[in-house]
Amino acid sequence: FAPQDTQVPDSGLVRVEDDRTGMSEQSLKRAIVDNLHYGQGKDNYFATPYDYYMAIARSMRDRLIKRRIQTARTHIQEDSKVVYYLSAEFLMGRYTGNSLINLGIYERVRKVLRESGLELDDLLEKEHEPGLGNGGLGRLAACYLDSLATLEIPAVGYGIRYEFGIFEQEIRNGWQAERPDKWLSFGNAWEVSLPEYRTEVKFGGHTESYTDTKGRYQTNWIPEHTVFGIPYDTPIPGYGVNTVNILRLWKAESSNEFDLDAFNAGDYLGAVANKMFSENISKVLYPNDDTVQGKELRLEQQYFFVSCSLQDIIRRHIYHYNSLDNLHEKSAIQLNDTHPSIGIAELMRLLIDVHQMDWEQAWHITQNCFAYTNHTLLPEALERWSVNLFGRLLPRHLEIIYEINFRFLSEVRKRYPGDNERIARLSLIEGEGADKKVRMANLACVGSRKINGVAALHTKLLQQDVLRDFYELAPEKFINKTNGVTPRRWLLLGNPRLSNLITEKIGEAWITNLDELRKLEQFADDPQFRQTWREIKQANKQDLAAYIERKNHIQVDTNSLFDVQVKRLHEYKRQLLNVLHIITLYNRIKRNPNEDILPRTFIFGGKAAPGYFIAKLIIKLINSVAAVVNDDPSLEGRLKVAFLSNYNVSMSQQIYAAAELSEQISTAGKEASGTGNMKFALNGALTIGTLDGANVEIREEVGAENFFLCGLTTPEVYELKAKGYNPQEYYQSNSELQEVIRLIACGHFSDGDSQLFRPLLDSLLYNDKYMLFADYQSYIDTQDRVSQAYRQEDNWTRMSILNTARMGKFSSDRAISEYCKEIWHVEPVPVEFKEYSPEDM
Ligand code: T68
Repeated sequence: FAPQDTQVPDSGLVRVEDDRTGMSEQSLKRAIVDNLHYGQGKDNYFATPYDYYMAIARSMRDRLIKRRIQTARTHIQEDSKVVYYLSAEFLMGRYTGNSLINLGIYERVRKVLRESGLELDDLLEKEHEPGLGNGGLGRLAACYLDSLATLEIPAVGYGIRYEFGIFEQEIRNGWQAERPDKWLSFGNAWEVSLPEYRTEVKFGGHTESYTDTKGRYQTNWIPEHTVFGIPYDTPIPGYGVNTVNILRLWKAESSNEFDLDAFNAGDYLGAVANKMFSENISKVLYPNDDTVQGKELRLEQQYFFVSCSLQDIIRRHIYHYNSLDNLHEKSAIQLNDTHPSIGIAELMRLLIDVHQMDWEQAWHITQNCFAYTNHTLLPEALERWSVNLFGRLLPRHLEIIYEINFRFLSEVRKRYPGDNERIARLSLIEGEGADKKVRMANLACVGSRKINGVAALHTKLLQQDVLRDFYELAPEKFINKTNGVTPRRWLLLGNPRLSNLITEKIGEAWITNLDELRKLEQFADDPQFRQTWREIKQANKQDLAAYIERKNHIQVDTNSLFDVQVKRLHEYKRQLLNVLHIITLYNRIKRNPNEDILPRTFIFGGKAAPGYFIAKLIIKLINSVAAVVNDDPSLEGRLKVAFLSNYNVSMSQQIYAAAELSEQISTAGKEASGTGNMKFALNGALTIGTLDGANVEIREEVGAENFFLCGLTTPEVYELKAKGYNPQEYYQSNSELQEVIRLIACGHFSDGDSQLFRPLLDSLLYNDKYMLFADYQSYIDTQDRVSQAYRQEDNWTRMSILNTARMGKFSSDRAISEYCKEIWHVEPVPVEFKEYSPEDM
């Protein structure tokens, strides 16, 4: 990267730009060289692509830091109300491409690098993606941070700086194997640590009560351990605005490195025990999505980051207002699922025990700060902690929760005298005796001003089912907020070809107002436009095919239909139903080699929780079917199956751009919303799906004629369950289905081993919570319709265009605007950008 001096047209006056903020080509070039040299300690002789990546990342971070400082100043000057988004997971994806996009200099930097023979896109792939989340919930938090900044809302994302993010998935002999994700091992160009804001968190021990000199009843918590939280900030730029918010993640560190007494007594290991306890807390992300186990370390993680965050909020608030009386007027704290809901008890503790507030005022403030988003209807995903464990780890919080419960249930009793069953269901404590549990969803409901589901159907089911008693008690608290995804990452960054075409046709307003995409409808019947639309999909398919060949060593036919299911592996998401379809097609060809079957490439991706045996067995089945299908010469050019290992955010960007058919086939009533479904449709894939989660609303928006509907509805699922689902009823009368099951059972895909997939078959045949057989025929019929539709190329393209054109509703900007107006009551605060002047320094 030889710095070449570009000729500056002689304007008579040359302004020297600060290399850390300037946006001209010259400034950017100098910044990258400077960061390469002084940040990485390399010159163009020694530098590797990774060094260049780091230099680009640092150059972007410098530009954002300047804007961050001005944003923070503005928020203070304007006494702004701030949104605090508390989430145990933030699945951010790579930062650098996104920051180039949001700063509006992607093309400029690409050009500058090209002049020196470097390819920006290749360098950006050197960034190790921060995988600090499992799936939809963590990714939603990331989309929401992007929209908050773009809408100029003062906001902070608070979470955990896991040393190990979601594991890296490898496929060995068809099975999933997990490897640790050492994402920090080569440094992180994006974060800034702020040890001066370290925060102390207590664990364990006991409480003591006394009456103070003013006659006030006080409680003192004497902890067993204390731990420090060190904040690490990453700037979050809005698109096309100067607002830069932050994501603040906490790292746990020991508060006393060595216990000197123990050390001097010769107990070396005892002396470092505290250090080990502390550092374990932010060590690793729990890799389960949609199931929870009552693991002590997980509660420690939750309390750790929530306590750090609330103390941080309080510190900033007091610094500014010198009082906590108006905390709820200046802060809106969002709980991303129940994971941070211990915050309700912690804020009470901080207000009462530390800041000497009385209970009534503290409770008023707490209830008016918090709001709670629920992400699941699955009972196994509702967090409940054993009272024993809870009391050992957080003795003071258990007392506070009992007090909240006592006061809450007294109110309930007044309203429903004698209705003991209802009272038992509403109680924050479940059960009796030794296995009593704290119900975190109940705590979240009682302590929050608003409770929201993440799609219309999901919110309705919360009200009728999972949270029914709370709904009856306080219907005004419930509100729907259908999820959304950011068009910046999921179209502008991920699909540059399509973005360019769209901008060419309708201008660039869609980037921040996704409803503008409607203007594409007028081109849906334009043959030239359709042709270009197809060519773009084709080019994206070729890129993905090249990736699949490089990484997974499978050659796929880019003229076949790309039929894609990428998401976490879970029985309720029914990847297995997709497999039954593949085997059905396989059998049809074997039965009749001349059968005219639409060529398809089935693409799968997704991780299984390491302890979830059935999900791992489904991965093994997919790979086993792939091995048979892909090796069979008679299927060449007809069927291919590719399981892409280590599915993550970066990979997904490429996949959505290339997908043609999006599989959204969960059992109705099980998928709270889904957000992948939105990303596919935004990129012009058509959906085959059940009436579940946000599919319902996607279908409403794009039109029933542009959506492939299959399967039972939620009421039908409930009804079937009530009358007793019997898989045999479907099995005995369906010969194609029988053939599929028998082929798996006889070991056709497992080298003759008839036992390997037995657990899957037993579940399908005898007790399947997810009712695959009930939806089998409907799914197969719908897939046949898909095949016919795909052959009508022009009409397929038309449907594809209309899908993209009608996705405006599913922008996270729409979702966040609704949260702002209806839940948080916050307004945009525009930030002015000023160049440095000597007076600033
Ligand atoms: C997902 N939930 C929902 N959970 O399944 C999905 N859970 O329908 C929805 O679109 C998405 O949230 C966003 O609202 C999750 O992703 C988890 O990842 C999770 C993690 C830990 C514990 C429980």
